[in-house]
Amino acid sequence: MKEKLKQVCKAFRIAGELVSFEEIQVGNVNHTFKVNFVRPDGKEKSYIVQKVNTFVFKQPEKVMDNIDKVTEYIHQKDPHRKALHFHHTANRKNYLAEEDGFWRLFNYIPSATYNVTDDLEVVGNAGEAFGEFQMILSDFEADRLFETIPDFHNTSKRFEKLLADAQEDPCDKVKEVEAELAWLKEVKDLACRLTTMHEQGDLPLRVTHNDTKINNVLFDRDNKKALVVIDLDTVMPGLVGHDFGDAIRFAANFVEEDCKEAEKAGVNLAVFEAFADGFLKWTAKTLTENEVNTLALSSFVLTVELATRFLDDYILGSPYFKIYYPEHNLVRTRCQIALAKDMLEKMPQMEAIVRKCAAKYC
Ligand code: GN1
Ligand code: MG
Repeated sequence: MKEKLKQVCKAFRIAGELVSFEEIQVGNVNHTFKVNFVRPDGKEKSYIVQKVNTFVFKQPEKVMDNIDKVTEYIHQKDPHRKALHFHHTANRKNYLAEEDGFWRLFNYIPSATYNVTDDLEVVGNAGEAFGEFQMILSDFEADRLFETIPDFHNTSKRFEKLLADAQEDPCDKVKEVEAELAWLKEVKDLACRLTTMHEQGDLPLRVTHNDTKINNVLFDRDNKKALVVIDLDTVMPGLVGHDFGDAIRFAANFVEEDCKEAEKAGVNLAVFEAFADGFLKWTAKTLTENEVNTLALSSFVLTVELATRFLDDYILGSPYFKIYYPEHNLVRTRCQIALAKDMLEKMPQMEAIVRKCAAKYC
């Protein structure tokens, strides 16, 4: 791997010697490496090299084009805002497409990241970062963006695919997952409510991030402030609930999304409130009544949507998500289902919190 990374860094014209590297085990689709250089002037400098998953992103050049447009737009609006800076190759491309993969390289920002945290200050700052991100892009023309993964958060289509693949059962897994499939079918209508409302014209499209895991925010190590929102691969037109709901299902869960003890999964309402407060501080004024009214529900929707995606991937032999052991996607599914069940019970409290925070900032 070291030789390959050296070659990639050379193509991006990084000066000096690559002295060490490590694979960073975050992210479930792309491969990420931190490479450490000693530059010709003797100073140390690190970069992030990523191998983009081209099974997931069928047209990775279009992903890079979106990223270019979005970061350029943010820079024009707010030149002092920290951003990931993607390096270019000699032929002025922000990627390197090779036989063995699709590579990109950007600056390393010393920072802290979190998966699960009950530090409410951090969570509130993450809520603000994603809320502000949405506001900055609120007048970005959505049709300038390529849809990098079509129907990414179309929950109805996710269900259709799961049920069709379960019917085919190519890896003979369905017998193990009857209970999970049955539960998902039971909640299908509720889980598809955002998609249905959008199709009926009741929820507006905005430019959204679409992958708002809290580990997609880099934080200042000293003061816990959000430095920058990263992972712009799926910035596309979407619903506000996609960003809010995905963030909650990841950050407000008591455990990590792939915890083997699914019974420990559940919504931490204090974390829910801290995130909601930060997010609504930036967005409340611009949200429609339907958007506010479906925000709590969106957490359930996104949790169930992820359960369908993990289960579908398990049934297909895990071609999509990175797995570290054979049942990984099944473990993820069970954890999401347990979380979704707890959300149903706590829906009245979650709705009350959203109403309270929205009223505070309107
Ligand atoms: C993937 O790779 P990562 O962790 O940024 C996935 C998200 C899922 C997430 C689940 C393009 O995101 O949609 O929510 O895994 N990204 C893509 O952990 O499918
Ligand atoms: Mg991502």
